[in-house]
Amino acid sequence: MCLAQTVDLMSRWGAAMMVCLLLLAGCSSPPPPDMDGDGITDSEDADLDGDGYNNTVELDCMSDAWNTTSIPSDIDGDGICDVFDSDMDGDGLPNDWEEERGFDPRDADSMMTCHGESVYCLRTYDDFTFPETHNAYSTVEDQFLIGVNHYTGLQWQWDGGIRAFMVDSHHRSDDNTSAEDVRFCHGTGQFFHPCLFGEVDAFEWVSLLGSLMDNSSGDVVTLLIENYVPAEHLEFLFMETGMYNRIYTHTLGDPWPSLGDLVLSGTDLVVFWEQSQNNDFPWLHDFGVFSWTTNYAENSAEEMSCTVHRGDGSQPVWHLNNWLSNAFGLPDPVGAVEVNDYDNLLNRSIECWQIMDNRPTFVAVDYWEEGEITNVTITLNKMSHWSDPIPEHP
Ligand SMILES: [Ca+2]
Ligand SMILES: [Ca+2]
Ligand SMILES: [Ca+2]
Ligand SMILES: [Ca+2]
Repeated sequence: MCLAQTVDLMSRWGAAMMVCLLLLAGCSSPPPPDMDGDGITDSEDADLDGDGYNNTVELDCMSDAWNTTSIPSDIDGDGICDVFDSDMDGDGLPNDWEEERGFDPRDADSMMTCHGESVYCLRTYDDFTFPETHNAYSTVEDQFLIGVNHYTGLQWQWDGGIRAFMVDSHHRSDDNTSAEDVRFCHGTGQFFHPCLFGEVDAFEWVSLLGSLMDNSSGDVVTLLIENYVPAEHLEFLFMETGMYNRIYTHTLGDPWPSLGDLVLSGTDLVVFWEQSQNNDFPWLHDFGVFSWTTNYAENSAEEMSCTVHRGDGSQPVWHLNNWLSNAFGLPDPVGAVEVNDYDNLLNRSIECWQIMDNRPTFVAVDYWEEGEITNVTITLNKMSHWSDPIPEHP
């Protein structure tokens, strides 16, 4: 071997050694960690495990930022994880509200509705608007001859969405004045007995109301009684018809309960009467103490106003009376077409809500079949304040 060959061999060996050293150097210094292999090193990766959720979101929502199979729990899929979601299951009822009332806040099937919507169960009684029929029993269907207020009776009214009813309780004649003789009649004058021109058996009427309530779910019903019989006879009426135990008794000055709590307590019937409070019958709320009403039976729409006519104007519960009488002082079916019209009635309701700074609890009409009383209240109930945008016509 010549010298030149020896030098060449040594330089090749040296190069090979260099390559080996370089390789070894590379093997002993591992690449920076990148858990999800997305090319962003873990120290820089906002989503370490690559499951699509930011590390801080996972930390806040109590899932594991280092585990792709652990992601924030969001039962209702609204993008708000359960930890931060006041209504985890998205059924409209807050978690606490559900827990306090025995519902499962993690199960959207475990819920209740009031007047068709779960969120209405959260509304207090005075923060809801009920469609109401004036002299609800005085109808063509019930064969009233004079002073007729509606074409159709209770079943139709209920099916149409009416949930508050004004009734007049009388004995069926001057000679029949026992508790069994309670009827709904409409006085037309002092010379004739009010039941002469038509009567409805109060027991049958209230029984039907009870069965309608039994067959629906989550509705609160109100009666306003213009009463001409002893309170004991009204008590007998409600006892006999199985309705007595579901009557709610309110303490003056207390906040009104929510619709949900009224339903859950089994007290889904609220009764007012147009008489002074009687301590022996605290469930017969004096409508003038516990509520107030506007004027009524004006001769034209122009005469209607929003102000207090009867009762305590400081009370949150009130009746927006919305019926006209004709030149003979009788209910006016022609006028009802105008004042029950959807736009007219909605505008009047919102205007009175604004003027009185208080939502009408009841909107009461004659000839409920004319116009759209129940659609008006559906729209009003979608609003939380008179200044809210007006929702679409139902
Ligand atoms: Ca994760
Ligand atoms: Ca959620
Ligand atoms: Ca819920
Ligand atoms: Ca639930």
